Amino acid sequence: MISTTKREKIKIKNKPVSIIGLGRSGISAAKLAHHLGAQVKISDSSNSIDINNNADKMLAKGINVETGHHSSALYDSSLWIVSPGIDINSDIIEKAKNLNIPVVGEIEFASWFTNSPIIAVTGSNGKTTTVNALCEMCQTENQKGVLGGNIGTPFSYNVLNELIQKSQNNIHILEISSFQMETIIHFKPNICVFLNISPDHLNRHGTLEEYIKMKLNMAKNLNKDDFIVYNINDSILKNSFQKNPAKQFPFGISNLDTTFCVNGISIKDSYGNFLVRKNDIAITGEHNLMNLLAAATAAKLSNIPNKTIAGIFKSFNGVTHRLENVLTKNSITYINDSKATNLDSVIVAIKSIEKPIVLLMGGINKGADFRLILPYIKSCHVKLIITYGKAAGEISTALGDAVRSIKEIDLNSAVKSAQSMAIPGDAILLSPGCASFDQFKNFEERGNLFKKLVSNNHD
Ligand code: UMA
Ligand code: ADP
Repeated sequence: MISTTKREKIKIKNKPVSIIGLGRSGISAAKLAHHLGAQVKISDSSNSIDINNNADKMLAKGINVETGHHSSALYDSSLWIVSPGIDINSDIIEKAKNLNIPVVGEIEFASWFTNSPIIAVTGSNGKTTTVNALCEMCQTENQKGVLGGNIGTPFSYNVLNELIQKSQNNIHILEISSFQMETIIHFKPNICVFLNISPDHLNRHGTLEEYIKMKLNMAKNLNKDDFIVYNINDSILKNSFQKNPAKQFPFGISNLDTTFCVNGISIKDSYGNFLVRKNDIAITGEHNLMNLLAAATAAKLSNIPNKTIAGIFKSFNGVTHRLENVLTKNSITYINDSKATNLDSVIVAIKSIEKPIVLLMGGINKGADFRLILPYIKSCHVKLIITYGKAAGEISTALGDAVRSIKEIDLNSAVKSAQSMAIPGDAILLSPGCASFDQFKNFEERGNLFKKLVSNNHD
């Protein structure tokens, strides 16, 4: 059972605090620090219209702000709060550390000001799906799940609301990225959920070892009163927590030593109580069953009744841009999996589709070796790959002649090309395996364009 926790903090009242990055996390951290009486200065090296608009909003709140550079005044500070998008090895951070200024991330900072329980969820894939399902499970008469973190609503935003509203019964459910765990000191969730580990963000972390280290950092401050929920079917995770004092609760599909067991056609808890029939689960795919089992295990540890958990298994439909069925027209099915930004998620996608697949891949490579998908392309139903964007050439080269492939400039031409090649019975799948930033603001914009293109082309 989890309960409120007093968390360690660095005092900030009346102290100069520098916040680096005027994106979502910087803005929310600045508002929280300002509310708590710190002398805030927020700075962003960019001079873009968006950043200057954000700067105007900060000025209107009486918060000191600069854009287009990082001034030397930032180093006259008791604390630096940095956005997750800023590389921890950058010169400005090195300099702040050399001046003995504590440098923390926005997640660490926000955690200082809440005593509410925290459930933190990380993994290479499935975080957003899992936190959404978990948050729905955590809405009860006595508890209110509050969703934040990498999902887009900064933790600082939720903590500031909690302070203003004096909310007593929150459970913070945080989606946590590897970037966010580079900058923690005391961050101590009550429950840490680890979904899976596969290569991702290697362009930022350099090596797989460093990426894994950052993910596992999330559990580094746990003690015997805390809990780790981990995927026992994951070869890295199953051996990662032997030395951690927290109580450990594995989840998995083919294991009986778990809080919930998948038993033929049904799922039961460890006492043999029936939870739900597999056929009654709303979302499809073994990977989503794993996500639900992870959420259910964390919910159970938070005292959520089986009945509530079972209800979410039956009603939770997944999240847009994740293997989202857009439409079927002329017997061709269109699937938007824009959030598949690494190869493991592409593999999950092609494994879960039974029809012949025309696969659209492209964008910015995050350090992946595209040859890793070759065995799956051969064993699944991929008949054609259309590559586009910055990584198009690299993907085509990696594929060689293992599968037919066509190179296009952008998503628009890739969709047109796919439509000219697909035949009734096929699925056209956008599962890019790359970040979107070469041609889009984010994966949502990419997925929305895909949906618009395929809908328009059929009007
Ligand atoms: N900047 C400087 N100086 C530098 C370098 C950068 O000022 O030396 C500025 C940039 O100009 C930019 C800001 O710092 O304005 C960086 O902001 P940010 O990229 O951290 O963006 P935020 O809007 O604060 O969003 C962050 C997360 N972004 C990243 O991790 C890259 C968001 O995750 C998260 O939703 C948000 O905080 C709220 O918690 C996004 C993401 O892409 C969705 N995450 C990655 C992923 O899911 O794969 C990890
Ligand atoms: P994240 O927040 O970790 O990126 P999402 O839930 O947004 O995870 O899903 C991202 C991509 O990964 C989607 O393409 C989705 O189909 C796929 N995916 C979801 N859960 C899993 C899982 N457990 N294992 C592998 N891939 C997954």
